[in-house]
Amino acid sequence: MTEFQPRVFSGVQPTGNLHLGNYLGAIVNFVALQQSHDCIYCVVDMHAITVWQDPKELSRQIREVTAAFVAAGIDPVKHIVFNQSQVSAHAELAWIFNCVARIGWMNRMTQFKDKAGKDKENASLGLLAYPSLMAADILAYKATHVPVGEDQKQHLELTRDIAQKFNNDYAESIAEHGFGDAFFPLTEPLITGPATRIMSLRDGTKKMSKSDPSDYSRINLTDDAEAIATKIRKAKTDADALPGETDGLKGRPEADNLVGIYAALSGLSKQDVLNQFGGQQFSAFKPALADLAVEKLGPIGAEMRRLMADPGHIDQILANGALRADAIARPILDGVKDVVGFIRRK
Ligand code: AQP
Repeated sequence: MTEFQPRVFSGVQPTGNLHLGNYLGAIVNFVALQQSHDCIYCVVDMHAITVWQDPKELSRQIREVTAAFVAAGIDPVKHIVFNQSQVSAHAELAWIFNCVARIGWMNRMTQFKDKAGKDKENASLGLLAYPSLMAADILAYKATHVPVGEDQKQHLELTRDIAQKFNNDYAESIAEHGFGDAFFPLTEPLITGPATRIMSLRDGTKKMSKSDPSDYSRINLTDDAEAIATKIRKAKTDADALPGETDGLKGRPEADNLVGIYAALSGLSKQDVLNQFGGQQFSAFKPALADLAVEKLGPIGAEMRRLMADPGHIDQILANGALRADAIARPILDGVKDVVGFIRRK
């Protein structure tokens, strides 16, 4: 069996306000994995334009996600932070994967169905092919582990399908070129951490999302203390007191979500939180949650604002990261081209 060196890759789209869901579902894990793995964290700007983005806003948002990474504790010197469009291997490998993946696979993706809505014919071709580019992002580095939130599980499964089909379709050539019995690893999703699915503050059955038109549905990493407190105060809840046991959260999505957020931010289990707040009304719980959120997110927001004041420094971080990412991806892409039978400049 071909052995693959452990390597972590993940990305975040610069499509709007980074929120608590992105933070607890993804970024907290990105930070933790730095202790045990070589990590590559990417601002996936090419994914962002699968849906129209205002060019000036896009540049600002690329810098903002970068600032969030660094402010949250990602070390761009020991690890790699860059934006996707600066490393052409992503686009090149995505094309090859477009020819490996099947249209039927893409049509089944729930994210495509959700984002394309009823007017599928009018969605961009890029939106349909999104998972193929995502597979390229990961496999351009032969990454073995990908930390993501629950919503990305289906795309990660597709990445494994693409890797498997490439390994099978080109098995003979892979062996002939000395790559053993598999060119790509079957990447493992890491859907762990304090909260893999944070829900909207306005509707406990919908995930917290950057593209939700209501800003009250999410807590942004750049929100100040007042905005955080207001959003939590206005968060939808039911009329009952908090239960004493986690079983009592069943069928109460909004209560479950707020207790989950408290647990994730404090490093406690939901049961610990209920031991403390069980029997109390939301009017008592919400201010405690707001204080905790301000305490945890306030310093990150402040550091993001400080970093954003110097865009040149952020661009330098991205340029350095891109050079180092390219140095890893380039030989892997060369190997792919040899396996496929392309002739390349040597
Ligand atoms: N609500 C969430 N709970 C937990 N994790 C989440 N993630 C996103 N929303 C939640 C995780 O954050 C990482 C980066 O997400 P992304 O920006 O690349 O993709 P996304 O899923 O499209 O994010 P949004 O916020 O929902 O944006 P829109 O509204 O544009 O679709 C991923 O690991 C994701 O799982």
